[in-house]
Amino acid sequence: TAQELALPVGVTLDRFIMHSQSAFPYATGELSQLLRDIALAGKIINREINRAGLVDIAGANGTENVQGENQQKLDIVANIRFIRALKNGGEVCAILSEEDEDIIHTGNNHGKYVVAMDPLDGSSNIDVNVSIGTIFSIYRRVTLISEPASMADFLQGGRKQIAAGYILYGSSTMLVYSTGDGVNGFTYDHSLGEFILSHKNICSPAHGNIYSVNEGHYNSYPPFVKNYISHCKSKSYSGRYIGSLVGDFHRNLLKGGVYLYPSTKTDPKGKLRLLYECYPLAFIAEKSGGKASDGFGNILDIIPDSFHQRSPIYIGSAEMVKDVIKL
Ligand code: AHM
Ligand code: MG
Repeated sequence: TAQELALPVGVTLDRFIMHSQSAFPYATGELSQLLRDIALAGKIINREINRAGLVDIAGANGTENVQGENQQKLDIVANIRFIRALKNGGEVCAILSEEDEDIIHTGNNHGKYVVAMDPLDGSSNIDVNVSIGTIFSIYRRVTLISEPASMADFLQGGRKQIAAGYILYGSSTMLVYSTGDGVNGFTYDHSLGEFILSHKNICSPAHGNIYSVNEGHYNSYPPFVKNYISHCKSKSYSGRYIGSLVGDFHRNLLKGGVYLYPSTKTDPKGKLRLLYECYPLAFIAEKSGGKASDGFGNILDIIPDSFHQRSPIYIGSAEMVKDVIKL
């Protein structure tokens, strides 16, 4: 919004959110509060991740925290923390998480929003001190307020997201999100305990020279993906693949590049989950000028039918995604 663009880098997330809300005089402030809850959960998870290497030592010493969570795996801890933050916030009536089969009712049936999330993505990188991330997607509920949320609230489709984003726990911790009008990035300042606006109005480069794909599965990719990989090699593009979707996506968003998770012979729908991996990143891609496709059409136009369904995804710089499909 014009309000957001008027703010200089260096302002805090709180100030930014307050400012954005002022563009909508009738807004109740609940979405703003929900975004603050997500940022708080991000700070807590950031703290847990930073001491991850010490967890076993703490456990061996018998020093557990009050919840006795020391021994738990980080993705489980992140899930618990996120759910707790969203329950305490009060704006969310239900949550869908990668970690839980069914939706989680927060008990706040008056909450206007539902959140689909992957609390800690990049499972193969969690225990080895490599970047990982949180992904979230927010919808306004379609069921009656004061009644429990239902499947319909989560299966509205990608176009109905009202906000989405991710937190990257990398060399620094960053929150990147959009409420539909531009994408902004905030870097966590540990000494202040605040997210600070550092990447204002992020615009995805139309083209780039990075491709991110797990080439180990090359033999089982569809022909157009093989063709595209050959095309990247003929152009001497750089291959960059962390194996953490948030990190790979974020790099390509800033530098220009494309991330591919194709269908394979054994997994015709690919690996990534539509509701809390593909939709939210497709939303960020599109709001920053990039693109996301499943090879047939726009990711955001896929009509969902179940909570944990998967989709192939080709996402990043608009021209590169077009090239993948063209081939
Ligand atoms: P996860 O939800 O179990 O963490 O899996 C998702 C991750 C993505 O972050 C990453 O891009 C991809 O899986 C890597 O998969 P692969 O090891 O098959 O290349
Ligand atoms: Mg995941």
